[in-house]
Amino acid sequence: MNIILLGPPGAGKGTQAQKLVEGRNMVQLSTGDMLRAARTSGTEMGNKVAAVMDAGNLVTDEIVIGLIREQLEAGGDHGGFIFDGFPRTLAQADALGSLMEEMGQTLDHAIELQVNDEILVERILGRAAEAIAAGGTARADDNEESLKTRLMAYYKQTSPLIGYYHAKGDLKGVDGLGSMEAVAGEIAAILG
Ligand code: B4P
Repeated sequence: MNIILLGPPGAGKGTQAQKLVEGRNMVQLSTGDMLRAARTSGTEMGNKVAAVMDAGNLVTDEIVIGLIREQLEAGGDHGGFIFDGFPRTLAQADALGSLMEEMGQTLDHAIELQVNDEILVERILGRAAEAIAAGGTARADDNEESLKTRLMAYYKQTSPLIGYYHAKGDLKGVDGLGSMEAVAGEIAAILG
C-alpha cells in the first residue's frame, strides 16, 4: 500500500508517518528530512537549498523530484511507501504519478490532515520552545516569520492538491486536531 500524507506545516505528517513505519513496516519518504540531511552533510545541493528552507519557501520541483526518484529506485522489501510532505505542488504530483506508473505501482490514498492555522502556529512555536528548553536549537524554519511564509506556500502551492486527489477519488480527510493517537486511529481505519 502506498499513501500520501498531505497537510500544512505542523499538521502532523512526520508524526503520523513515524507511527506507520513502526506499526506496518512501511517506508517513510520525507522530502523535508532528505533536504535537512543534505544540508547537514554539506552537499552542494544541501548548501543550495538551506536559505530557501530557512525562509520557509519551497525548494525547486527538480530537486525534490530527483530525491524521490532516487529513493523509489532503491527498491527493497517493505509494506509500501508513505510520501510525507511530497508532493507539495501540482508538478510534483504529476511527476509522482508518472514515477509510480513506471514502477507498476499505485497510489492508494492521499490522506489530508486537517488542522487550523491557530493550532499549527501553536505546535510549531511549541516545538521550537521545547528544543531550546532542552538545551538544543530550534529548527531554523520554526519561527514566526518563516512560518508565515510556509503557511502561504501551503495555501498557494500545495492546497490545490486536495482538489487534484479528490478528482481522482483518492482523497481522505482526517481531523488532525485530536491527540496523536486519535489521529493515528483515524488513519488506521482508512488503511484497514
Ligand atoms: P517538512 O519537513 O515537510 O515539515 P513540516 O511540513 O513543517 O512538518 P510536519 O507536518 O511533518 O509536522 P510534524 O509532524 O513535524 O518541510 C520543511 C521544509 O522543507 C519546507 O518548508 C520546504 O522548504 C522543504 N520541503 C520539504 N518537502 C518539499 C517539497 N516536496 N517541495 C518543496 N520543498 C519541500 O509536527 C509538528 C509539531 O506538531 C511537532 O512538534 C509534533 O510533535 C506536533 N504534533 C503533531 N501531531 C500532533 C497532534 N495530533 N497533537 C499535538 N501535537 C502534534
